[in-house]
Amino acid sequence: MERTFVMVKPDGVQRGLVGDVIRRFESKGFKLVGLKLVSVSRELAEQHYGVHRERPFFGSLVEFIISAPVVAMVWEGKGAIAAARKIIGATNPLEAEPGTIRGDFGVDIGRNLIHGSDGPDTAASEIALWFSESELANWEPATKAWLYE
Ligand code: IDP
Ligand code: MG
Repeated sequence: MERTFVMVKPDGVQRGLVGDVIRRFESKGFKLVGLKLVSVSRELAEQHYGVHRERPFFGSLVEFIISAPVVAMVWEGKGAIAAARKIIGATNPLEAEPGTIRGDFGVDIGRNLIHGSDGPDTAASEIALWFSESELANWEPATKAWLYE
């Protein structure tokens, strides 16, 4: 089983799309293990996007992420990291396939609604950055035997 970090960005929260996002991950069969609404500090935003520090859009990205609350989540399941990236879609919503979250709900790369970890190392570090161990629930879904052979 893998865990991945997913965040509904301020545009997704402001546009009332939190429920749609959660619906898609639940319907796929992933297990929610962490969930919270966060008013992000500048330090946390800069840490989360630290890899992009030298990019021209870094400043506006940080301003955007701290401009309204985000919904931070951890989802668990078989292949969850790559599957979440597929559910989310390409970075530029105009290039994201219909059926993906960005493909269905967005038009601008600077308002692409949602973040998902891009690999096992970033998933681990992002989960640790956003959640304490006590905020993550270890629970057994009653549906498990109907999702996994
Ligand atoms: P990802 O979110 O699909 O992993 P990254 O390349 O890691 O995409 O970029 C992180 C975030 O930075 C994007 O989701 C988007 O919000 C923002 N971003 C990336 N490229 C651009 C750009 O060219 N202009 C404005 N914002 C960008
Ligand atoms: Mg990324």
